[in-house]
Amino acid sequence: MEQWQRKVSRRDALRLLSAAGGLAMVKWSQARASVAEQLPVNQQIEPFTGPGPNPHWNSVGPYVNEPQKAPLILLTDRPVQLETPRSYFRSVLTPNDAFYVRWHLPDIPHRVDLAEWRLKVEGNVDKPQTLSFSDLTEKFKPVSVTAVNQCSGNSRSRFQPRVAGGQWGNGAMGNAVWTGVRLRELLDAAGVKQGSVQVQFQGLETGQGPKGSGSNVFLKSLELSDSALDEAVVAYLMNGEPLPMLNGFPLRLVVPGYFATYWMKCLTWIRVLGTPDENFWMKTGYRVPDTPRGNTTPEEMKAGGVRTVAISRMPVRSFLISPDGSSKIPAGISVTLQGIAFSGYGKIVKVEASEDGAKTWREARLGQDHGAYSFRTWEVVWTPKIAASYTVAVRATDEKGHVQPDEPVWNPGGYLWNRIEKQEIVVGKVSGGASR
Ligand SMILES: Nc1nc2c(c(=O)[nH]1)N[C@H]1C(S)=C(S)[C@@H](COP(=O)(O)O)O[C@H]1N2
Ligand SMILES: [Mo]
Repeated sequence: MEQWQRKVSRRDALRLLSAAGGLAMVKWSQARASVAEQLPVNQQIEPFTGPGPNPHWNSVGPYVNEPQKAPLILLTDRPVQLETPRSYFRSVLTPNDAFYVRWHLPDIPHRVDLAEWRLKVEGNVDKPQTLSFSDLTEKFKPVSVTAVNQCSGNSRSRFQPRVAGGQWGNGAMGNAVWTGVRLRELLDAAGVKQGSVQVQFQGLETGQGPKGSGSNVFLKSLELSDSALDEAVVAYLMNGEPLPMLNGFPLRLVVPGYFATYWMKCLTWIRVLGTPDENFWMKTGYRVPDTPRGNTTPEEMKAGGVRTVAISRMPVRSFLISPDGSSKIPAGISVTLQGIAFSGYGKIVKVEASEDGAKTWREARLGQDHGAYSFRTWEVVWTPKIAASYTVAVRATDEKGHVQPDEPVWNPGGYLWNRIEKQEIVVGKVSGGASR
Protein backbone atom coordinates (compact mmCIF):
# COMPACT_ATOMS: atom_id res chain seq x y z
CA MET A 1 0.00 0.00 0.00
CA GLU A 2 1.06 3.49 -0.71
CA GLN A 3 1.67 5.93 2.10
CA TRP A 4 -1.23 8.33 1.31
CA GLN A 5 -3.91 5.63 1.15
CA ARG A 6 -3.14 4.46 4.66
CA LYS A 7 -3.55 7.96 6.02
CA VAL A 8 -7.05 8.46 4.68
CA SER A 9 -9.84 7.08 6.88
CA ARG A 10 -12.82 5.29 5.33
CA ARG A 11 -15.12 8.22 6.16
CA ASP A 12 -12.73 10.69 4.62
CA ALA A 13 -12.49 8.52 1.58
CA LEU A 14 -16.29 8.40 1.16
CA ARG A 15 -16.54 12.15 1.58
CA LEU A 16 -13.86 12.69 -0.99
CA LEU A 17 -15.41 10.28 -3.44
CA SER A 18 -18.87 11.78 -3.28
CA ALA A 19 -17.43 15.28 -3.67
CA ALA A 20 -15.49 14.14 -6.70
CA GLY A 21 -18.60 12.37 -8.03
CA GLY A 22 -20.74 15.44 -7.52
CA LEU A 23 -18.23 17.57 -9.26
CA ALA A 24 -18.06 15.13 -12.16
CA MET A 25 -21.87 15.13 -12.44
CA VAL A 26 -22.03 18.93 -12.69
CA LYS A 27 -19.34 18.97 -15.32
CA TRP A 28 -21.01 16.19 -17.29
CA SER A 29 -24.41 17.88 -17.48
CA GLN A 30 -22.82 21.22 -18.38
CA ALA A 31 -20.81 19.52 -21.08
CA ARG A 32 -23.93 17.81 -22.41
CA ALA A 33 -25.74 21.13 -22.68
CA SER A 34 -22.87 22.82 -24.46
CA VAL A 35 -22.36 19.86 -26.80
CA ALA A 36 -26.05 19.98 -27.68
CA GLU A 37 -25.69 23.68 -28.50
CA GLN A 38 -22.94 22.88 -30.94
CA LEU A 39 -24.69 20.05 -32.73
CA PRO A 40 -26.67 20.81 -35.89
CA VAL A 41 -30.32 21.47 -35.08
CA ASN A 42 -31.35 20.45 -38.53
CA GLN A 43 -30.64 16.74 -38.67
CA GLN A 44 -31.51 16.45 -42.34
CA ILE A 45 -28.86 14.58 -44.27
CA GLU A 46 -27.47 16.60 -47.14
CA PRO A 47 -25.81 15.01 -50.15
CA PHE A 48 -22.05 15.49 -50.48
CA THR A 49 -22.25 16.32 -54.13
CA GLY A 50 -24.92 16.95 -56.70
CA PRO A 51 -27.49 19.69 -56.65
CA GLY A 52 -28.12 19.91 -52.89
CA PRO A 53 -28.20 23.19 -50.98
CA ASN A 54 -24.55 22.95 -49.97
CA PRO A 55 -22.85 20.50 -52.33
CA HIS A 56 -19.31 19.29 -51.93
CA TRP A 57 -17.01 21.59 -53.92
CA ASN A 58 -15.20 18.77 -55.73
CA SER A 59 -16.54 15.47 -56.96
CA VAL A 60 -16.17 12.71 -54.39
CA GLY A 61 -14.05 10.12 -56.21
CA PRO A 62 -10.90 8.62 -54.67
CA TYR A 63 -7.48 10.23 -55.12
CA VAL A 64 -5.29 8.49 -57.68
CA ASN A 65 -1.72 8.78 -58.89
CA GLU A 66 -1.20 8.99 -62.63
CA PRO A 67 2.14 9.56 -64.42
CA GLN A 68 3.46 13.14 -64.03
CA LYS A 69 0.55 13.96 -61.75
CA ALA A 70 0.02 14.76 -58.08
CA PRO A 71 -2.79 12.77 -56.45
CA LEU A 72 -5.98 14.01 -58.13
CA ILE A 73 -9.64 13.06 -57.84
CA LEU A 74 -10.62 10.19 -60.12
CA LEU A 75 -13.78 10.71 -62.17
CA THR A 76 -13.40 7.83 -64.65
CA ASP A 77 -10.46 5.57 -65.41
CA ARG A 78 -10.88 4.59 -69.06
CA PRO A 79 -10.43 7.09 -70.50
CA VAL A 80 -8.77 8.70 -67.53
CA GLN A 81 -10.51 11.79 -66.16
CA LEU A 82 -9.13 13.58 -63.12
CA GLU A 83 -10.41 16.56 -61.16
CA THR A 84 -8.24 19.20 -59.46
CA PRO A 85 -8.80 19.57 -55.69
CA ARG A 86 -10.05 22.95 -54.50
CA SER A 87 -6.92 23.92 -52.56
CA TYR A 88 -4.85 24.20 -55.76
CA PHE A 89 -6.89 27.25 -56.79
CA ARG A 90 -5.30 29.35 -54.04
CA SER A 91 -2.66 30.30 -56.59
CA VAL A 92 -3.43 32.13 -59.81
CA LEU A 93 -1.61 29.52 -61.91
CA THR A 94 -2.56 25.87 -61.60
CA PRO A 95 0.50 23.63 -61.27
CA ASN A 96 0.98 21.27 -64.23
CA ASP A 97 0.96 18.21 -62.01
CA ALA A 98 -2.35 19.24 -60.44
CA PHE A 99 -4.06 20.25 -63.69
CA TYR A 100 -7.29 18.34 -64.36
CA VAL A 101 -7.46 15.75 -67.14
CA ARG A 102 -10.20 14.91 -69.58
CA TRP A 103 -10.14 12.55 -72.59
CA HIS A 104 -12.96 11.13 -74.70
CA LEU A 105 -11.48 8.03 -76.27
CA PRO A 106 -9.89 5.13 -74.41
CA ASP A 107 -6.65 4.68 -76.40
CA ILE A 108 -4.68 7.74 -75.37
CA PRO A 109 -0.99 8.17 -76.22
CA HIS A 110 1.48 7.25 -73.48
CA ARG A 111 4.65 8.39 -75.21
CA VAL A 112 5.61 10.54 -78.17
CA ASP A 113 9.00 10.32 -79.88
CA LEU A 114 9.86 13.92 -80.74
CA ALA A 115 12.39 12.77 -83.37
CA GLU A 116 9.54 11.25 -85.36
CA TRP A 117 6.66 13.47 -84.34
CA ARG A 118 5.38 15.97 -86.95
CA LEU A 119 2.64 18.60 -87.11
CA LYS A 120 0.87 18.64 -90.46
CA VAL A 121 -0.99 21.63 -91.79
CA GLU A 122 -3.02 20.34 -94.72
CA GLY A 123 -6.33 20.52 -96.56
CA ASN A 124 -7.48 23.56 -98.46
CA VAL A 125 -4.03 25.20 -98.53
CA ASP A 126 -1.45 26.16 -101.18
CA LYS A 127 1.65 24.92 -99.32
CA PRO A 128 0.94 21.95 -97.02
CA GLN A 129 3.36 21.98 -94.08
CA THR A 130 5.04 19.16 -92.21
CA LEU A 131 6.74 20.67 -89.19
CA SER A 132 9.08 19.07 -86.70
CA PHE A 133 9.14 20.12 -83.05
CA SER A 134 12.28 22.19 -83.61
CA ASP A 135 10.69 23.83 -86.68
CA LEU A 136 7.99 25.09 -84.34
CA THR A 137 10.36 26.33 -81.65
CA GLU A 138 12.96 27.83 -84.01
CA LYS A 139 11.20 29.03 -87.17
CA PHE A 140 8.28 30.78 -85.48
CA LYS A 141 8.22 33.53 -82.90
CA PRO A 142 7.27 32.25 -79.44
CA VAL A 143 4.28 33.94 -77.82
CA SER A 144 2.74 33.45 -74.38
CA VAL A 145 -0.81 33.82 -73.13
CA THR A 146 -2.27 33.14 -69.69
CA ALA A 147 -5.61 31.47 -70.13
CA VAL A 148 -8.19 29.37 -68.31
CA ASN A 149 -8.86 25.87 -69.60
CA GLN A 150 -12.32 24.83 -68.40
CA CYS A 151 -14.30 21.77 -69.45
CA SER A 152 -17.77 22.53 -70.83
CA GLY A 153 -19.11 20.08 -68.26
CA ASN A 154 -17.42 21.65 -65.24
CA SER A 155 -19.91 21.54 -62.30
CA ARG A 156 -22.23 19.21 -64.24
CA SER A 157 -23.14 17.42 -60.98
CA ARG A 158 -25.22 20.51 -60.05
CA PHE A 159 -27.71 19.90 -62.85
CA GLN A 160 -31.26 19.14 -61.84
CA PRO A 161 -32.64 16.91 -63.21
CA ARG A 162 -29.37 15.07 -63.53
CA VAL A 163 -27.88 14.76 -67.02
CA ALA A 164 -25.64 12.07 -68.54
CA GLY A 165 -21.88 12.58 -68.56
CA GLY A 166 -19.07 12.87 -66.01
CA GLN A 167 -20.45 14.26 -62.76
CA TRP A 168 -17.75 16.89 -62.28
CA GLY A 169 -17.60 19.07 -59.20
CA ASN A 170 -15.96 22.48 -59.72
CA GLY A 171 -12.42 21.25 -60.39
CA ALA A 172 -12.54 20.66 -64.17
CA MET A 173 -10.67 23.90 -64.76
CA GLY A 174 -7.17 25.31 -64.52
CA ASN A 175 -5.15 28.37 -65.45
CA ALA A 176 -1.69 28.31 -67.04
CA VAL A 177 0.78 30.34 -69.06
CA TRP A 178 0.78 28.77 -72.52
CA THR A 179 3.76 29.36 -74.81
CA GLY A 180 3.95 28.43 -78.45
CA VAL A 181 3.22 29.64 -81.96
CA ARG A 182 0.28 31.74 -83.12
CA LEU A 183 -2.18 29.55 -85.03
CA ARG A 184 -2.61 32.30 -87.65
CA GLU A 185 1.13 32.20 -88.38
CA LEU A 186 0.95 28.50 -89.16
CA LEU A 187 -2.10 29.01 -91.34
CA ASP A 188 -0.35 31.86 -93.15
CA ALA A 189 2.70 29.66 -93.74
CA ALA A 190 0.43 27.07 -95.37
CA GLY A 191 -1.50 29.66 -97.37
CA VAL A 192 -5.24 29.20 -96.76
CA LYS A 193 -7.11 29.01 -100.07
CA GLN A 194 -9.91 31.42 -100.95
CA GLY A 195 -13.33 30.08 -100.01
CA SER A 196 -12.14 28.01 -97.03
CA VAL A 197 -14.60 28.03 -94.12
CA GLN A 198 -13.22 26.16 -91.14
CA VAL A 199 -10.07 24.76 -89.65
CA GLN A 200 -10.11 21.29 -88.10
CA PHE A 201 -7.88 19.88 -85.35
CA GLN A 202 -6.99 16.28 -84.57
CA GLY A 203 -4.98 14.68 -81.79
CA LEU A 204 -3.15 11.36 -81.52
CA GLU A 205 -5.55 9.11 -79.65
CA THR A 206 -8.03 6.62 -81.09
CA GLY A 207 -10.71 4.33 -79.75
CA GLN A 208 -14.43 3.84 -79.77
CA GLY A 209 -16.47 6.97 -79.08
CA PRO A 210 -20.16 6.97 -78.10
CA LYS A 211 -21.98 3.92 -79.52
CA GLY A 212 -23.14 4.28 -83.11
CA SER A 213 -21.56 7.69 -83.58
CA GLY A 214 -18.82 6.41 -85.86
CA SER A 215 -16.42 8.63 -83.95
CA ASN A 216 -13.15 6.80 -83.42
CA VAL A 217 -11.08 9.97 -83.54
CA PHE A 218 -11.62 13.22 -81.67
CA LEU A 219 -11.99 16.15 -84.09
CA LYS A 220 -12.91 19.76 -83.42
CA SER A 221 -13.22 22.70 -85.81
CA LEU A 222 -13.44 26.47 -85.64
CA GLU A 223 -14.69 29.03 -88.19
CA LEU A 224 -11.81 30.66 -90.04
CA SER A 225 -13.56 34.01 -89.60
CA ASP A 226 -13.78 33.57 -85.81
CA SER A 227 -11.84 36.29 -83.97
CA ALA A 228 -10.93 33.66 -81.35
CA LEU A 229 -8.50 32.28 -83.94
CA ASP A 230 -6.50 35.52 -83.79
CA GLU A 231 -5.71 34.78 -80.13
CA ALA A 232 -5.23 31.03 -80.53
CA VAL A 233 -1.80 29.54 -79.84
CA VAL A 234 -0.43 26.06 -80.49
CA ALA A 235 1.41 25.61 -77.21
CA TYR A 236 4.51 23.53 -76.51
CA LEU A 237 5.06 24.93 -73.02
CA MET A 238 2.68 25.03 -70.06
CA ASN A 239 3.83 27.21 -67.16
CA GLY A 240 7.29 27.19 -68.76
CA GLU A 241 7.60 23.41 -68.96
CA PRO A 242 6.75 20.72 -71.50
CA LEU A 243 3.10 19.71 -71.20
CA PRO A 244 2.37 16.60 -69.11
CA MET A 245 1.50 13.71 -71.46
CA LEU A 246 -2.02 13.65 -70.02
CA ASN A 247 -2.47 17.34 -70.87
CA GLY A 248 -1.38 16.96 -74.49
CA PHE A 249 2.39 16.63 -74.87
CA PRO A 250 4.04 17.74 -77.08
CA LEU A 251 1.63 20.32 -78.50
CA ARG A 252 -1.90 21.50 -77.83
CA LEU A 253 -4.22 24.13 -79.18
CA VAL A 254 -5.11 26.97 -76.79
CA VAL A 255 -8.17 29.06 -77.60
CA PRO A 256 -8.32 31.80 -74.94
CA GLY A 257 -11.87 32.44 -73.73
CA TYR A 258 -13.30 29.29 -75.30
CA PHE A 259 -14.30 26.11 -73.52
CA ALA A 260 -11.54 23.50 -73.53
CA THR A 261 -13.33 21.17 -75.94
CA TYR A 262 -11.52 23.07 -78.73
CA TRP A 263 -8.15 22.92 -76.99
CA MET A 264 -6.96 19.86 -78.94
CA LYS A 265 -4.29 17.90 -77.06
CA CYS A 266 -1.45 16.00 -78.75
CA LEU A 267 -2.22 18.09 -81.80
CA THR A 268 -0.84 16.51 -85.01
CA TRP A 269 -3.16 17.58 -87.80
CA ILE A 270 -4.51 20.96 -88.71
CA ARG A 271 -6.82 20.71 -91.71
CA VAL A 272 -8.30 23.67 -93.57
CA LEU A 273 -11.84 22.80 -94.69
CA GLY A 274 -13.78 24.03 -97.71
CA THR A 275 -17.10 22.88 -96.21
CA PRO A 276 -18.35 22.90 -92.60
CA ASP A 277 -17.25 20.01 -90.37
CA GLU A 278 -20.08 17.54 -89.87
CA ASN A 279 -18.27 15.06 -87.63
CA PHE A 280 -19.94 13.77 -84.45
CA TRP A 281 -18.01 16.05 -82.07
CA MET A 282 -19.21 19.15 -83.95
CA LYS A 283 -22.66 18.20 -85.26
CA THR A 284 -23.97 16.21 -82.30
CA GLY A 285 -21.60 16.69 -79.37
CA TYR A 286 -20.86 19.96 -77.58
CA ARG A 287 -23.92 21.82 -78.75
CA VAL A 288 -25.99 24.14 -76.57
CA PRO A 289 -29.50 25.58 -76.99
CA ASP A 290 -29.45 28.86 -78.89
CA THR A 291 -31.17 30.61 -75.95
CA PRO A 292 -30.04 33.01 -73.21
CA ARG A 293 -27.46 31.14 -71.07
CA GLY A 294 -28.06 28.01 -73.19
CA ASN A 295 -31.04 27.31 -70.95
CA THR A 296 -33.90 24.95 -71.77
CA THR A 297 -36.01 22.27 -70.02
CA PRO A 298 -36.37 18.51 -70.38
CA GLU A 299 -39.95 19.14 -71.61
CA GLU A 300 -38.82 21.50 -74.38
CA MET A 301 -36.17 18.98 -75.39
CA LYS A 302 -38.74 16.19 -75.55
CA ALA A 303 -41.06 18.35 -77.63
CA GLY A 304 -38.19 18.84 -80.10
CA GLY A 305 -37.26 21.87 -82.14
CA VAL A 306 -34.72 23.38 -79.71
CA ARG A 307 -32.23 25.06 -82.04
CA THR A 308 -28.63 24.49 -80.99
CA VAL A 309 -25.27 26.09 -81.68
CA ALA A 310 -21.72 24.84 -81.14
CA ILE A 311 -20.53 25.77 -77.64
CA SER A 312 -18.01 28.64 -77.62
CA ARG A 313 -17.11 31.16 -74.90
CA MET A 314 -17.18 30.53 -71.16
CA PRO A 315 -19.69 32.52 -69.13
CA VAL A 316 -18.40 34.55 -66.17
CA ARG A 317 -17.71 32.57 -62.97
CA SER A 318 -16.18 33.08 -59.55
CA PHE A 319 -15.25 30.82 -56.66
CA LEU A 320 -14.49 31.09 -52.97
CA ILE A 321 -11.38 29.00 -52.35
CA SER A 322 -10.55 29.84 -48.75
CA PRO A 323 -11.90 29.38 -46.14
CA ASP A 324 -13.48 26.23 -47.51
CA GLY A 325 -15.99 25.53 -44.75
CA SER A 326 -14.17 22.40 -43.58
CA SER A 327 -13.57 23.82 -40.12
CA LYS A 328 -15.22 26.31 -37.82
CA ILE A 329 -13.74 29.80 -37.78
CA PRO A 330 -13.65 31.98 -34.66
CA ALA A 331 -16.05 34.91 -34.14
CA GLY A 332 -14.64 38.40 -33.74
CA ILE A 333 -11.43 37.64 -35.59
CA SER A 334 -10.96 38.79 -39.16
CA VAL A 335 -10.56 36.26 -41.90
CA THR A 336 -9.64 36.90 -45.54
CA LEU A 337 -12.06 35.42 -48.04
CA GLN A 338 -10.03 34.51 -51.11
CA GLY A 339 -10.83 33.13 -54.49
CA ILE A 340 -10.68 33.37 -58.26
CA ALA A 341 -12.87 34.70 -61.08
CA PHE A 342 -12.77 34.52 -64.88
CA SER A 343 -14.83 35.02 -68.01
CA GLY A 344 -14.44 33.88 -71.60
CA TYR A 345 -15.84 37.25 -72.68
CA GLY A 346 -12.93 39.27 -71.30
CA LYS A 347 -11.52 40.91 -68.20
CA ILE A 348 -13.07 40.58 -64.76
CA VAL A 349 -13.94 44.10 -63.61
CA LYS A 350 -15.71 43.36 -60.34
CA VAL A 351 -16.03 40.63 -57.73
CA GLU A 352 -18.44 40.92 -54.84
CA ALA A 353 -18.81 38.76 -51.77
CA SER A 354 -21.83 38.28 -49.55
CA GLU A 355 -22.03 36.87 -46.03
CA ASP A 356 -25.80 36.65 -45.95
CA GLY A 357 -26.51 34.24 -48.78
CA ALA A 358 -26.45 36.75 -51.69
CA LYS A 359 -28.71 39.40 -50.12
CA THR A 360 -26.13 42.16 -49.56
CA TRP A 361 -22.78 42.46 -51.30
CA ARG A 362 -19.37 43.95 -50.63
CA GLU A 363 -16.81 44.63 -53.32
CA ALA A 364 -13.65 42.54 -53.19
CA ARG A 365 -10.12 43.70 -53.97
CA LEU A 366 -8.87 42.24 -57.22
CA GLY A 367 -5.41 40.68 -57.55
CA GLN A 368 -2.87 41.28 -60.30
CA ASP A 369 -4.15 41.38 -63.87
CA HIS A 370 -2.64 38.50 -65.89
CA GLY A 371 -4.68 39.18 -69.01
CA ALA A 372 -8.32 39.02 -70.05
CA TYR A 373 -8.58 35.21 -70.11
CA SER A 374 -6.66 34.37 -66.94
CA PHE A 375 -7.96 33.65 -63.46
CA ARG A 376 -8.18 36.89 -61.52
CA THR A 377 -7.67 36.44 -57.79
CA TRP A 378 -9.81 38.41 -55.33
CA GLU A 379 -9.97 38.89 -51.59
CA VAL A 380 -12.10 40.59 -49.02
CA VAL A 381 -11.59 40.84 -45.26
CA TRP A 382 -14.48 39.67 -43.15
CA THR A 383 -14.94 39.86 -39.38
CA PRO A 384 -17.92 37.74 -38.38
CA LYS A 385 -19.19 39.28 -35.14
CA ILE A 386 -21.55 36.58 -33.90
CA ALA A 387 -21.22 32.82 -33.73
CA ALA A 388 -23.60 31.47 -36.37
CA SER A 389 -23.73 29.61 -39.63
CA TYR A 390 -23.16 31.99 -42.55
CA THR A 391 -23.76 31.51 -46.25
CA VAL A 392 -20.92 33.16 -48.09
CA ALA A 393 -21.61 33.86 -51.76
CA VAL A 394 -19.47 35.32 -54.51
CA ARG A 395 -20.33 36.85 -57.87
CA ALA A 396 -18.23 38.35 -60.65
CA THR A 397 -18.84 40.87 -63.44
CA ASP A 398 -16.85 40.94 -66.68
CA GLU A 399 -15.95 43.85 -68.94
CA LYS A 400 -18.93 43.13 -71.22
CA GLY A 401 -21.24 43.67 -68.24
CA HIS A 402 -22.13 40.00 -67.73
CA VAL A 403 -22.94 39.31 -64.07
CA GLN A 404 -23.35 35.85 -62.56
CA PRO A 405 -26.99 35.05 -61.88
CA ASP A 406 -28.39 33.23 -58.86
CA GLU A 407 -30.39 30.96 -61.15
CA PRO A 408 -29.48 27.45 -62.24
CA VAL A 409 -29.18 26.51 -65.89
CA TRP A 410 -30.32 23.33 -67.59
CA ASN A 411 -29.46 21.74 -70.93
CA PRO A 412 -29.02 18.07 -71.85
CA GLY A 413 -25.23 18.30 -72.20
CA GLY A 414 -24.75 19.68 -68.69
CA TYR A 415 -22.84 22.69 -70.01
CA LEU A 416 -22.40 26.39 -69.15
CA TRP A 417 -23.04 26.20 -65.38
CA ASN A 418 -22.22 29.61 -63.86
CA ARG A 419 -24.66 30.10 -61.01
CA ILE A 420 -23.43 32.13 -58.03
CA GLU A 421 -21.45 29.81 -55.73
CA LYS A 422 -22.42 29.59 -52.06
CA GLN A 423 -20.49 28.15 -49.15
CA GLU A 424 -21.69 27.44 -45.63
CA ILE A 425 -19.18 28.80 -43.09
CA VAL A 426 -19.68 28.03 -39.41
CA VAL A 427 -18.42 30.70 -37.02
CA GLY A 428 -17.97 29.64 -33.41
CA LYS A 429 -17.51 31.46 -30.12
CA VAL A 430 -13.94 31.91 -29.00
CA SER A 431 -14.30 30.08 -25.70
CA GLY A 432 -11.85 30.13 -22.79
CA GLY A 433 -10.61 26.72 -23.67
CA ALA A 434 -13.65 25.02 -22.07
CA SER A 435 -14.90 22.58 -24.68
CA ARG A 436 -11.64 21.55 -26.23
N1 LIG B 1 -6.79 15.05 -78.22
C1 LIG B 1 -7.75 15.44 -77.38
N2 LIG B 1 -7.82 16.72 -77.03
C2 LIG B 1 -8.79 17.14 -76.18
C3 LIG B 1 -9.77 16.25 -75.70
C4 LIG B 1 -9.68 14.88 -76.11
O1 LIG B 1 -10.50 14.03 -75.73
N3 LIG B 1 -8.65 14.52 -76.95
N4 LIG B 1 -10.77 16.70 -74.87
C5 LIG B 1 -11.03 18.14 -74.86
C6 LIG B 1 -11.84 18.51 -73.73
S1 LIG B 1 -13.52 18.28 -73.84
C7 LIG B 1 -11.31 19.07 -72.61
S2 LIG B 1 -12.27 19.54 -71.31
C8 LIG B 1 -9.86 19.37 -72.54
C9 LIG B 1 -9.24 18.93 -71.23
O2 LIG B 1 -7.92 19.36 -71.16
P1 LIG B 1 -6.93 18.80 -70.07
O3 LIG B 1 -7.08 17.30 -70.05
O4 LIG B 1 -5.56 19.24 -70.43
O5 LIG B 1 -7.35 19.39 -68.76
O6 LIG B 1 -9.14 18.78 -73.59
C10 LIG B 1 -9.74 18.93 -74.85
N5 LIG B 1 -8.83 18.45 -75.83
MO1 LIG C 1 -14.51 19.01 -71.83
